[in-house]
Amino acid sequence: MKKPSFILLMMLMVISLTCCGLHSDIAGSANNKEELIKVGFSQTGAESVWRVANTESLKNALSEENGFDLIYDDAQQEQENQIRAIRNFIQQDVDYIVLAPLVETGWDSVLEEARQAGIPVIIVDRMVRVENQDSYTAYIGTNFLQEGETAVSWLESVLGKYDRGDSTINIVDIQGTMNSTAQIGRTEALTTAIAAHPNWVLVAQECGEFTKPKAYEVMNNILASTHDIDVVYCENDSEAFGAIKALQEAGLTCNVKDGVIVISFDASSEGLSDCLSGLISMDVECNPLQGPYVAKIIQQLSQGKSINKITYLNEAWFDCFNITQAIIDKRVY
Ligand code: GYE
Repeated sequence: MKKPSFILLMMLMVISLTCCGLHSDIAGSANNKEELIKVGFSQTGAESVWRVANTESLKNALSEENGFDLIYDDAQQEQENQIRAIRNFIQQDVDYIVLAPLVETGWDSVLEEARQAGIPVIIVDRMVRVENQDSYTAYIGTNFLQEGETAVSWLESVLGKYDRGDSTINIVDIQGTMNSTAQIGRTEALTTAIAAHPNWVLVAQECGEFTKPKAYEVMNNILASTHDIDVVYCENDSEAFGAIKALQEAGLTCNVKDGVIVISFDASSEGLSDCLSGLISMDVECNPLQGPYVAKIIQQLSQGKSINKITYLNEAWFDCFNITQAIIDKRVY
């Protein structure tokens, strides 16, 4: 009689200890979840290779293991969706909002709402044009005008190299999403360079929406009216892929020496592979790996440290002369 009751007692003790252990684990994880920094991230969409890499970089950096509770929203290229997402984040009382704005304007009221709710907003990639500069806390991204200037000064020097410095150069500009900082800066650099070179002629300028299918469509339309094209300035790699497809189907060759000179931006591994084969003559790097910078800024703000309001990432450029397979192999996007 005595022995079985002792065993029973031991079993009860083991069961209750296990339950206590489990209970405290659950309670522990709930506590930890509350300790995480809650971040709402509104992304423009998934229009390009660049964008997909950018989203992945932010998701990886703002992971639970790194101390974040991330709410991600894909706006599918609609500013209205981004505004709605920001209002949701405010309602959910997030600690920080990260915004990759589709276009520059139209953010004043919603960012003011976030500011009044005491939620710092970090802008990534493209910039916002707002009246109150305090309506965002920090910006991490790219100097798009400088990227464009790099491209046009490369064009000037390569034309000189092939003794075409004084020849008529017919240029097509396939623009990115209109009113986005990436489009504004890259277009502006080209417009300024064309104004400074009387022999550079803008034969067509249309929006390719930063996507391959739209650029393909736009390039085909342009080719229906002229084949007399020396340069196609694509405002990102996805557009370059679409434009090259259309040019090739029209029987034109793409190369720096005696074909159409294709200039692009992003320098994704796919873009650089086209650079190596000569289809893209020059590709300006645009760094999508912004996640670690965002995570660092949030951590600094959470610790009450001062931060740099504006951070521009350093970027390189590649052309069909300096690109190597080893560079492409090292690309993570
Ligand atoms: O070049 C393009 C993307 O804003 C830097 O947007 C970004 C641009 C990038 O979709 O591929």
